[in-house]
Amino acid sequence: MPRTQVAIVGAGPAGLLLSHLLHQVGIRSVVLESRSRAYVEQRVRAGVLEDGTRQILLRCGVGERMARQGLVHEGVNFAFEGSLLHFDFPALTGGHTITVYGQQEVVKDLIRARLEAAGEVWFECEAVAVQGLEDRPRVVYRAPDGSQDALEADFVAGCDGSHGVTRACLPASVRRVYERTYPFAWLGILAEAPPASHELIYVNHPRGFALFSMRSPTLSRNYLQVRADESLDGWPDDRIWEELARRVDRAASLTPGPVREKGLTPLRSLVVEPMQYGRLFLAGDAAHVVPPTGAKGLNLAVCDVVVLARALQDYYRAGDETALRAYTERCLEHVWQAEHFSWWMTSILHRLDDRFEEGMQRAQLRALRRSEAARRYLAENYTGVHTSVRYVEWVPLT
Ligand code: RFL
Ligand code: PHB
Repeated sequence: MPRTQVAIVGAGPAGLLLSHLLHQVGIRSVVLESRSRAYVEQRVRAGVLEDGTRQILLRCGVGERMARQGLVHEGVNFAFEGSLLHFDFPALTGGHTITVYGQQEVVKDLIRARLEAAGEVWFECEAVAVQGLEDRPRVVYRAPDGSQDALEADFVAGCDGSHGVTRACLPASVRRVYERTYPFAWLGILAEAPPASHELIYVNHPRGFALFSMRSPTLSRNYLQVRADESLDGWPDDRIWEELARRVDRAASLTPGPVREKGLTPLRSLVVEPMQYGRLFLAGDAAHVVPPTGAKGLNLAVCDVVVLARALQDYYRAGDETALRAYTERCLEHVWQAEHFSWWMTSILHRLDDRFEEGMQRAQLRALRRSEAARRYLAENYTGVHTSVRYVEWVPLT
């Protein structure tokens, strides 16, 4: 049976970055990924990197292309009640910014770095079970030819996202799941069209939320709040552009263009506790899900794996298990902070159809306009002052 030190399930940002960080301190790992390399490199998802995430990627040597091609933004805008509110991040946070760089580009950079270092990423190998969690863990997986095999390891990292198998491997007797679903979804498009504005615009409009983002000066990434049970069939491209134009209103002028990608994302919040059991450790979306409004998911995955890589390093260097035992407690600090921020951003920006909640929402939005302290709270959370920025020094410089 093949054997490694750390078996990592999932080649998303969490699994790949963990494998890279472990490699840098001499720890061997194998990443098992159910999809093909082409599929994971093309899957369009997140786009906003916190300042700490950017610095972490640079420090560990996978940020070179991001530094060249990523778009550094010094703020975002909210549009509500007919006018625009600008958040000046460097002024509000003592110099922090965000970087717009597609998640699939981060994934491409990480895969290249792993393969160039002769790292093992086994594509089209789907984990079906994790066994022996307490002493001799192994991941049972389906190989590309359909046969079933197993990979033995000292530890298993469950980095298989929100629909993976590892979360369910925590025994029911210890697993606690905290969850909230929202009665709406996001319809997202990637289009060959100039972005609506040079910075992101989050719109609270009577017809519903909209977000205007981008990937490059010629590629827009825009989202619309739609009903949770909506189907893409009812949304031909023309209708999407018309609705985006209605919601952006006078906050920016839109130039429609060919839609290259279109998808629906239901919104939900979820935390599983503990994030570890025996020799299994969960990281990223496998352990927690946030609605995308706060742009936190990818950044949280980065925080988790930085903590996990450090704890594994202590173990292999000195046999010290203290940090491994404290993994859940350490991570839950940044996880719940980001859960709150994502829930709060979601609740102040979407159409809620509840008079009382709309009153709350108006009060919060007006407080942001009036109070620099309120804007600072948003800016600190958005740029990652309380999450990734705190972990930058944990990553060894390369
Ligand atoms: P991923 O990226 O889902 O990767 C998990 C990987 O595991 C594989 N897998 C398996 N492999 C082997 N065996 C199995 N049984 C497996 N089951 C699954 C999957 O194929 C996949 O390759 O999880 P990870 O690494 O934890 O990363 C999390 C992020 O992907 C996620 O949090 C973000 O995309 C969330 N998110 C955003 N995050 C941000 O930080 N900033 C943003 O601006 C942002 N915008 C977004 C988002 C997510 C969105 N969607 C589509 C959910 C916008 C959207 C619309
Ligand atoms: C994106 O560009 O895809 C994006 C930006 C901000 C968010 C979510 C997604 O809050």
